[in-house]
Order: sequence, then C-alpha cells, then structure tokens
Amino acid sequence: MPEESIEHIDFEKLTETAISQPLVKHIYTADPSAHYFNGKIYIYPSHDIDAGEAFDDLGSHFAMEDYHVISMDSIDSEAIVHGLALHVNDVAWAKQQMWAPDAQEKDGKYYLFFPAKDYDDVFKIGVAISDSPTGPFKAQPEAIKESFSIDPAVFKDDDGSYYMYFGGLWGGQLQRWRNGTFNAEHPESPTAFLPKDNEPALLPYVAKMTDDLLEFDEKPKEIEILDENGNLLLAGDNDRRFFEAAWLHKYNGKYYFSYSTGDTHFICYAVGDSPYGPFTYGGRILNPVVGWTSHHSVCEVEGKWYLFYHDSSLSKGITHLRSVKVAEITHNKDGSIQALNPYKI
Ligand code: FUB
Repeated sequence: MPEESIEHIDFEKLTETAISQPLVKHIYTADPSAHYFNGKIYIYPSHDIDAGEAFDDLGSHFAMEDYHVISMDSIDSEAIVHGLALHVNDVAWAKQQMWAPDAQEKDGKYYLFFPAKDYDDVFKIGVAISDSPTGPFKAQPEAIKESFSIDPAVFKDDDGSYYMYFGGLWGGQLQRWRNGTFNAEHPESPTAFLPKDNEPALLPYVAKMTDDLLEFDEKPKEIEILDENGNLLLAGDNDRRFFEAAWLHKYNGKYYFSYSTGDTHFICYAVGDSPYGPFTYGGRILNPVVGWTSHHSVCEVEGKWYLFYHDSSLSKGITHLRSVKVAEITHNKDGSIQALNPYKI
C-alpha cells in the first residue's frame, strides 16, 4: 500500500477488520516462507529491526541482521519463536541485509537459503545447514556460485528434485545483471538499467540444485511469465509483472509461480506445466496490505491451503517493521485462486 495513504488509516479499525492477526507480536517478522515438515509447520521469516537507516528506494532501511524460525504444532496453535538461527556475523562472505530466506529438508538435514549483501555491496545467496528445522544453522564459507539478487525460494518436486527460484528489482539488483555480470554504475539508482515500459519485463530465475543442495546444478535460467495471448508481460504492466518474492507450489499437477508486483503491491500467480515454466498469468492472490512490501508463501497443511504473508499494521504502518500472518486460500475447480482482501473495509 503506498506510503502516502498510511496517515489516513485508522489502525484500530484496520486491526478489527483484518482477516488475520500477527502470529507473533514481541518481535517483527516478515517474508514468511512456510513448510510442513514431519507434521509441524515451520516458518522461515526475515527478522525486522529498526537499525536507524534512512528510507530509500534501494531498501537500505531493511537492515536485518539475523534469522529466527517460527514453529506451530497446527494452524490454530500458538506460534513459537525459536532462538538465534543464523546471524550475519557468522557468515564469512556476508556484510549486511539478511533479507527474505527459505528452507528445505533433505535426508534429515535442514538447509536455510538466504540473501545478503557481500563486502562489495552485491546481493548473493547463501546456504546454512542444521540437524534441526529450527537451527542453529552453520553457513557455508562462500555464497552459492553464480548466485545473485534476492528472495530465494526452494521447491521440492515430486521426483525429489529441488529448484531455487530467485530475483528482485530495485534494491534487489536484478536489473544490474542484464548482461550476465554485475553493473555497478549509478549505485544510488534503484531504477537504472530497467527495461523501457514497452519492452518485456525483467524475469525471475530458476536453477536446479545439486544433490547436496549447496550449489546450482545448472546455469540459472529465466522464467517466462506470459499474458493470455502467450506474450511476455511488459515492463510497464506494473499490476502484473514480476518484481520480487518468488514462490512455487504445485496443485493438481500444475506448477503455480507466485510473486509480488512490488510498486503496485499485489501478490499474483501464474500457472505452468513444468518447474521451469513458461507460466501464464492467472490473477491475484492477495490485494495490497499496509506497508510498501508484500511477500508470501503458499503451503498445504492437512489438506487445506494457506497463504502466509505480512503487513505493517502492528507497527502502525512502518514499512520495515512487519508482522507475519496466515489466511486460508481456495483453489477453484478451474484451477484459479480466489483473491484475498486482507481487510474487510
Ligand atoms: O525483507 C526485505 C525485502 O522486502 C524482501 O527481500 C522483499 O521481498 C521485500 O519483502
């Protein structure tokens, strides 16, 4: 939701009419990646703090330093925040900005995937390992080779293959990688190197992971998101084009790629027949929440499907102090998803 609308919001009324309340109130949490591991729900969120950084369109005010995992015995039970899972000081290659993470389980080990800026101020994606879903996690000494940008989401397909989806515009730096190497010119500009409005939008990436989940098994490939006529969405189609917050879930044999449209604040989805796409735009899952960012995951728990998301209502609209929430979503018979309005006003 645009910043300028915040001052007109009655937060008491908004909280009363919200379709769900924060799962955790004693710390700020965001970007929830939810998984159902061994009969329990685990949420891997960002841990929002106010580090005093100035607001800018590069997201410098998102100055997070560490991660804590949330667990729930069932969808209605209390959300437990566990101890320190990983701190930036314990990641040799990472300097700052521990943004939206994800996690996966394989052969009894748990892998936390996270983006952070390295000492050249370039976002990379790292992996850290634990014997427990709640950590603590031990980081690999270096970032994943050929990784770049932000918002990793790792999907396990039915055949046991794991794929990482990633990418994010503006502060997420995806536009700086258009030629295959990092373009460091105009470091203060979030929009330099974006395509023109009438050109195809920048695309997110996918890469199959190696068997040990520590590296990419292939060069990351772009993911095509098409309109109803089979054409790539355009950069000026701000209500539908990819911005950040990639997620992949599978429903009735179809692959659903969902994402945030960033500056228009929608969570949208597109549907395909392969984990690599192409995906055809399907509609919205979540209308704008309070706060600039919107970021989500979709997780099945005991036969029902849930959207884990965040908003800034607990902090009364402070965009980098967010709270994780959950609401049930419905897939229609034709495979479309019913859009949620986060508030009933
Ligand atoms: O939390 C920092 C960034 O904000 C995430 O990486 C984006 O997806 C947005 O939610």
